[in-house]
Amino acid sequence: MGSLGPTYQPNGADNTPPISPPNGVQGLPGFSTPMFPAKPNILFIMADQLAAPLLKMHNPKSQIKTPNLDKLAEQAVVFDSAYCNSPLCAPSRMCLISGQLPSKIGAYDNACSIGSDVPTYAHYLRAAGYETTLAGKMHFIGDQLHGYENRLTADIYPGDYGWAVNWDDPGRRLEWYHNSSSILQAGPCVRTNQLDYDEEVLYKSKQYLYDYAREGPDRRPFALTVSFTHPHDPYSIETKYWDMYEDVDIDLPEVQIKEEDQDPHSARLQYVTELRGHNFTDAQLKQARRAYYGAVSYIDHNIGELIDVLKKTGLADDTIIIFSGDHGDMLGERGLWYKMSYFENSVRVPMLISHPKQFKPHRVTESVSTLDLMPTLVELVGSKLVPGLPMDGQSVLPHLYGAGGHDNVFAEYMGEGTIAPLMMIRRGPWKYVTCPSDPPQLFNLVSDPLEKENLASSADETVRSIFKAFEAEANKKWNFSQITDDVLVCQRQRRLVWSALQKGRFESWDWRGDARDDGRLKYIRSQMPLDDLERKARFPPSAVPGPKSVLQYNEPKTPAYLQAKRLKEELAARPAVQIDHNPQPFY
Ligand SMILES: [Ca+2]
Repeated sequence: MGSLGPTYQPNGADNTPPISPPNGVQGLPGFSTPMFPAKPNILFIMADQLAAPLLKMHNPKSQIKTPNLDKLAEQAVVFDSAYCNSPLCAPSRMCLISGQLPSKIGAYDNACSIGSDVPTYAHYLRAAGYETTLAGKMHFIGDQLHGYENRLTADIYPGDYGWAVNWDDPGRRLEWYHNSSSILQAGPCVRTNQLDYDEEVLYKSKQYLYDYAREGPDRRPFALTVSFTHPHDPYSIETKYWDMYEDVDIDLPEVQIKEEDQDPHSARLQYVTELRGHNFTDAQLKQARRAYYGAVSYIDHNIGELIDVLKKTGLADDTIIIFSGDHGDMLGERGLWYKMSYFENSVRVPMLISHPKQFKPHRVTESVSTLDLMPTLVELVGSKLVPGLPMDGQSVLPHLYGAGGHDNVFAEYMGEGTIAPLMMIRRGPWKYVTCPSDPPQLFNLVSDPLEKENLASSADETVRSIFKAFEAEANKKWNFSQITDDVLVCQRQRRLVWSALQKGRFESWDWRGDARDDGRLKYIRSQMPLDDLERKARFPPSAVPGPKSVLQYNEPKTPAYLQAKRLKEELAARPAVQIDHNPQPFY
C-alpha cells in the first residue's frame, strides 16, 4: 500500500474537490489562481486488440520487446487484472467512454450508435474546463465526437450501420467477419492501411502537443486521447519491427484444444472467424505471432515518441498518462484468434495510470475494468458525477492512492459469434460466464490461470455454493429475455435503415475533418507578418531578439486572403464550450 494523497480520505467528508471552474465559464482565466489550482493535462493512449497477458509488464517471460511501456509501467499504478466490458471494438469503447454496460446504452455490436445524450468522460472533462481532443480510433457510429471538442483524424472504420450482426440468421457468415487470411498472409511489409492510419494519428498527436506547448500556460488543460489501431490484425508489420524478432524462437500457444472438444461459443467463433479445419502449421502460427509482436513493438515505439514530446516541451510533469485498450487477441491459444470470447487473452487489457508526483507507482491485483476509467477521470479532474444518472463504473481513485478499492468486473457480449447475451462476472479468483444458449463456465484463475478446468459442474461443495451464488447474481442482474428482445429489435431496425440509406445518394457519417486543419491557416501565409510567424512557431522561443522591422506591413486584400482571415477570426471568436444556462455546480 502506498501512502494516501494529501486530500484523499476513503470515508471522510473532505474528499470534496475544490470548486473549480464552474460550468460555462471555461474561457475565464481562473485556472491558475490559488482558489482554482491548475489541473494536470491528461494524455490517454489506447491500443487496439492488445492482449495484456502477453505484455512484459504483466508477464516477465514475455518475448515482446516494449522498453518504453516497461519504463512507463515503473512510473505508474499498474492494474494487473484489468478487463474490457465487452470483447469487441465498438461495444468495449462505448463502455469505456460512458461508464455504462453495453445493454444499458444499446452498444451491442460494431455498428451500434449510442445516443448523443449519453454522457461521456469527454463531456465531463470539457465541462470541467478541459480541451478534449481525439486523435485516432474510437469506432463511433453516427456522432463522431460524443463530447470531444476536436477530432484530429477520421476513424479507421466506417461510422455507419454496415457491420450490424443478425441473430435472425445466426448461421450465415457475413462478408465483413474476420477470416483466416490474417494468419495465412502474416509477415513483414512496407506499408498497410493500418500503418497509414497510425502514422497519421501519431503525427497529428505530436503536432497537437507542440502547438499546445507553443501557446503557453494560459490555454485550458488538455485531455488528448491518442488511439492507435495496432496491433490489431492483419498480422503484418514494417520490416523494421519484424526484424526485431529475427533471432527469437517465437512461442507457440500454450493451450491446444481439438475442434470437437471446444465449448459451444468457442466452436461458433471458429466458424464465424473461418478457422475450422485449417490446422495451421507451427511455422504459420509463429509467423502470425511474430508479426503481432512486431506490431506491439511499433505501439511501444509510438508511446515513446509521445512521452518524448511531453518531456521536450516541458509538459511531462503536469500530464497524467493513461494507457489502456479495447480488448485482446487470442493469438492461437485454444485454437482461437482475435477476440469475442471471455478467455484471458481476449478480454484482459492493459491499464495503467502514471502521475508519479500524485500516485506512488505500485501494482493493483484486484480486478477492475475499462468502464471504471470514466468515473476515475471525473474524480481526477476534481469533478463529481451528476447524481441520478446511470453509472456502472466505479472509480479506481482509492486504488491509485493505495487505499484498497473494488474487485469487481461485469462484462456483456452481444456481437458476432454468440446467439444470445453472453455475460461474465470476474471477482476474487473467479471468472463466471453464462449465456442462455450455452452451458455455464466457472474458472479459478489462481489455481488454473490457463482456464483448462471448467468448475461449473464441480462436485466440491464450496465450489458448488460459489457457482450457485454467481448464478443467482447473474439472474438478478440481467433479464436475458428482455436483453435478447432489445438486441433483435436494434438489429432489425438497423438492417432496415441501412438498406434504405444505401439507395440513391449516399451521405457518409464519417468524419471529414474541420477548419482547424485548413491549409490556409498553417505554415507561412500572407495574412501574417513573416517574422512574427517564425517567432511564434519556434519552440522554445529564441532568447535573442530579432531585428526591428523597418517595413510597413501591407495587409493584402485578395479574396483568398480575406476568406482565410475571416475563418481565423471566426475560429478565435468561437466559444470553447457552450454556455451552460443552468449554472449549477456538480455538487
Ligand atoms: Ca478493437
